[in-house]
Amino acid sequence: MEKNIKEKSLDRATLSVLNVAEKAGVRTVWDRYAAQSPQCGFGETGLCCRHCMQGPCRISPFEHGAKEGVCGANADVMVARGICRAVAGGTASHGGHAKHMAYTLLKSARGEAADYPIRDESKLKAVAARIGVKTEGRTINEIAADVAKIALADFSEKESPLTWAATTVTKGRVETFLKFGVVPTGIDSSVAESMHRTTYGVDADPVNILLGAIKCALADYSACHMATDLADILFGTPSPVVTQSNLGVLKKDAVNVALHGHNALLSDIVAQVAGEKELNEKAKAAGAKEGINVVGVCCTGNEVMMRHKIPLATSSVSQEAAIITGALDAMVVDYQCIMPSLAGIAECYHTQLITTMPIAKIPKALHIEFHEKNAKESARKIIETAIEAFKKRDAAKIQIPDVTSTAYAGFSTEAILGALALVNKEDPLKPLIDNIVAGNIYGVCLFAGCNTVKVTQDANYTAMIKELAKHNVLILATGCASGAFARHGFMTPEATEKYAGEGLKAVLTAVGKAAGLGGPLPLVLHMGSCVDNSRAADVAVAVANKLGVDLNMLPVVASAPEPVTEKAVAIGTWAVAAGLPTHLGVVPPVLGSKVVTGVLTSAAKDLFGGYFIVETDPVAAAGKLIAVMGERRKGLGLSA
Ligand code: BF8
Ligand code: SF4
Repeated sequence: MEKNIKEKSLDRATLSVLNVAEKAGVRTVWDRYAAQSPQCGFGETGLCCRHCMQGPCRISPFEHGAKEGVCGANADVMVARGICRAVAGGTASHGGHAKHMAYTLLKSARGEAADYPIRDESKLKAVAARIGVKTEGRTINEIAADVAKIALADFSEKESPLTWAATTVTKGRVETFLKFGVVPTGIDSSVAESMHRTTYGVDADPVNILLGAIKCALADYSACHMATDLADILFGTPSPVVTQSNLGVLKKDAVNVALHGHNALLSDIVAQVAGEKELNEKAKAAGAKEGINVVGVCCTGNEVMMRHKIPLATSSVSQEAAIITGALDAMVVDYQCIMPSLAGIAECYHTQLITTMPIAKIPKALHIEFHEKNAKESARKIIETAIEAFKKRDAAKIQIPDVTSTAYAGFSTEAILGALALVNKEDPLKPLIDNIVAGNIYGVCLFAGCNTVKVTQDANYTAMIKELAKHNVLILATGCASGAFARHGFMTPEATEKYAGEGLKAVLTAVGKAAGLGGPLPLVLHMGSCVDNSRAADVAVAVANKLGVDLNMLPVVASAPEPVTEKAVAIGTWAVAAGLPTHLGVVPPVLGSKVVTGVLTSAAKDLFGGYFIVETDPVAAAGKLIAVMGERRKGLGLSA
């Protein structure tokens, strides 16, 4: 069914580009969604299986029709296997990202990657100390080599729990994970195990399959945490910056280069090189008065926003819009969340789509392969290609929406603790905990995940945040959730003034003033990309440890109001295992199984404390999360 244009997005800039696309006959993700509708009811409920060549098999959700696949797999098995494989897909993605980082760190330590010096020695030492690497009397490169080797050892099967899991969660969580046999002992091996147990004729116990999915999700958590740690070591731990977001950050008089994807190994280097005088002179000589303008898209956008103040052009479901402005000269991608459609859309414009990774090529894109050995050289080639593309611009097609919002970003765990230390130097967590106890902060909600074509873009985010802020809930955000909040001006002190309840406003103002902002902190603390959900976990773990309780007792919740990817499934699953009630604003493909639905939304609570709350109405969802935080507060003996 075709959506009317207003149902597609809440964002003015995206809507204006969609109008342009419609007139120009350029098909976008929304048109392709309409062409796919109605989508298959078997798939939507998780009731189809193609795991072997006797299939595809489908199970009828109604009284009549097949109740088993050819092999005898029933609805519960099919649905559980589907979820487990989705978690494995997400874990493989975050694992690939983290492993790429670990290899680069090792090469850096060995002097084989000159473009990747270690920029944050104190983070390196902190990580080393946490994972048991000796630092005293050793060179930075010796320490880095050991950290990298321990990281790489986390990928294959070990006899002990994953280092990045065991050293970053509460003791109570480790005990819970051991009790239910879900401690991961290898990131890649967990993915392999999930694929094995869900292949033809292996695990036929739906609950056991789901425990396998949780084990794999905890490997995903470890990979996310590792990717964050190693990115900080190589590129610096983010600290607060003020920048801009939305499509208006593209400049008519500059060579516009969008960085899209996930791994900072590509984007950080391109961001560095784009500032070089010689390249900017070349851009100016080509007619771009303002030189080179680098902008971000999706999680890579978050990475360079946090570390380089680079503006975020767009994210997720509206990525195609950046090209349709007619002003984007190159879109440079690495891997994950890059729509294959970009190549076709780029063909309608002068934009050069550039792929960079051996595992992520797109026909018709230019492939400039990116390696540690010559990263800067490749980055320069990429910028030069963008300058060449700029010369081919069609002035008649340029329509940049004049829409931007200010966004404060860069709230790493270290930055948050640093800001709190300005209030209480000896005990930085104390102001946070005191305010939770006093009820000025009712609870904490981490927003994560994507935008989906199934929901009006940003509608769930914006409705939920208003409700939660009013109830004094501290908001953290990562991934495309950050993009949504940035676009709508929620990452500003003004949003705090406008939307925060009195208690929350007072806390954010006190910390903001102590930090020299002269006003409150922004309403949403932007913690980074999707792998940086680990940063939010770190804050929760620190609070739990300080209070002497486990994570499943804290008034901390998570929400993915508009989720899309397998990575989001993996993250949501580890959030549940970590003890967090986790909201989904889109119904996942599980309704075909009562057993699976029951485990995920209810039984998980008895085992882990966390569970999924599926609610498609954003205001009702916020209400449910507030109620859950109230329950948790009561459990801690606090006012609800
Ligand atoms: O890892 S939020 S659409 S960009 S999956 Fe993708 Fe979803 Fe965005 Fe980042 Ni995360
Ligand atoms: Fe059908 Fe079983 Fe094969 Fe799946 S594994 S396709 S249910 S026969």
